[in-house]
Amino acid sequence: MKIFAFPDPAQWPDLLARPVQNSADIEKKVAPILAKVRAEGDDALRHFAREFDKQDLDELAFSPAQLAAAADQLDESLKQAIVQAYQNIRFFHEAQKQPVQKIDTMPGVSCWRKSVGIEKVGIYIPGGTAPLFSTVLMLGVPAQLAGCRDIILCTPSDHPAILFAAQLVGVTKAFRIGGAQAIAAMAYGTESVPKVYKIFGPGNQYVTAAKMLVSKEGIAIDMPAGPSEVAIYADDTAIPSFIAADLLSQAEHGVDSQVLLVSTSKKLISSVNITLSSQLEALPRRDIARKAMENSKAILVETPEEAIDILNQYAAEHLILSVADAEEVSEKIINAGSIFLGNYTPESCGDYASGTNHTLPTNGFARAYSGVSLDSFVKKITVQHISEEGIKILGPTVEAMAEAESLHAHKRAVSIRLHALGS
Ligand code: HSO
Ligand code: ZN
Repeated sequence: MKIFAFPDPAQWPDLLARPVQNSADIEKKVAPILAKVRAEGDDALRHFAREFDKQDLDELAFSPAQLAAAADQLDESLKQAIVQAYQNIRFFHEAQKQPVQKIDTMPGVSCWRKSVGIEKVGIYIPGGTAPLFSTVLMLGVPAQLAGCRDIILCTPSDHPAILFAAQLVGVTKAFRIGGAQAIAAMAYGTESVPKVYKIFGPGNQYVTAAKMLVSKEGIAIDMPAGPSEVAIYADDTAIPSFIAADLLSQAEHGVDSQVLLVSTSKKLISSVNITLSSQLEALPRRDIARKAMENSKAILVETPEEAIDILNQYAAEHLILSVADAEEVSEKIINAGSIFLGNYTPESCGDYASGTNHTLPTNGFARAYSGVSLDSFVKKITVQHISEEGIKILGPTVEAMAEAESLHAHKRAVSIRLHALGS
């Protein structure tokens, strides 16, 4: 890793900047794909499967037999692991359900909120070199808990673990469709693929561009996606080989993965660098990880306060705090997607199975966005009821405000009732 020693705060923005994505070019390529799926439906999906994936797709949906066979194609140990992860994710997300709280803001004026699952949601799971069946759990579990009626899955992969996880989370229909065309199918609906109201899931730049484009047309999306990232704050209590392993676990995701190490200890940074090279060479995905590590940075700072300031400015998707007083430090973190405390909490555990969600804000969006949770799959509808007593108490307040806003029909809607009640 390249070391940046004691950078001046004026240099931080450059040091912490993510590479700029040229999305305009990609959007230009993606827009015609969306238009064709919108106009030609399933035929367009088959056309793109032939053109991009060299696949002849007569049947777009996975058949019940294919789904049923998935469990038998998996090792028992992997199946158990997926079920364990499913249970932990479910346990953590279940606790996000909140009881309805009726609040009387004044006597006779009751207000509350009810949560309703989004009726139709779509989950996209990319194919490629790593079959991200863990993401099926991360998106499917909260969808299931929220009570979403239709949970549609699109993926170009027929990996049995994806299909097994899909059944665990109660996916209602799964389709063998990938790329921007899958996003279009779920956004507009085709003869086979139901239209959904919100689309979730990672993907390459084409998928991301497609999500951005359909979001401009009123389809909700989980969040603006960018390359995955980890920042690690480590001191001399950290174990260099652990830190190197965590950096590499992020780096192996893709050549554009962002990896940052911040420390007050020069010794720690040097030790991490030494173990990093040997660990890197032992990885099957070393070519990807090496490329990502070329853009990685180790920042040596003077004080813990400075480290925390830098980390808050960076707003990492994942933040590992391998420092003596990790929990105390975490209280000072105001920008991050998900925080991992201490020497024995690798990001991998959150990626797969501890229970938290791994769909998190990247690219600095952690300054203003949260990761996916149960809330991402529900709408909160407010409800109120005002009694005769209530309108008598509240009415004059509303009349005064409506009058001052020059909205007399608003005022009258109250006055007419007060008159009816003889006040
Ligand atoms: N670190 C990824 C999630 C993931 N890791 C899936 C392994 N599988 C983005 O948060
Ligand atoms: Zn990961």
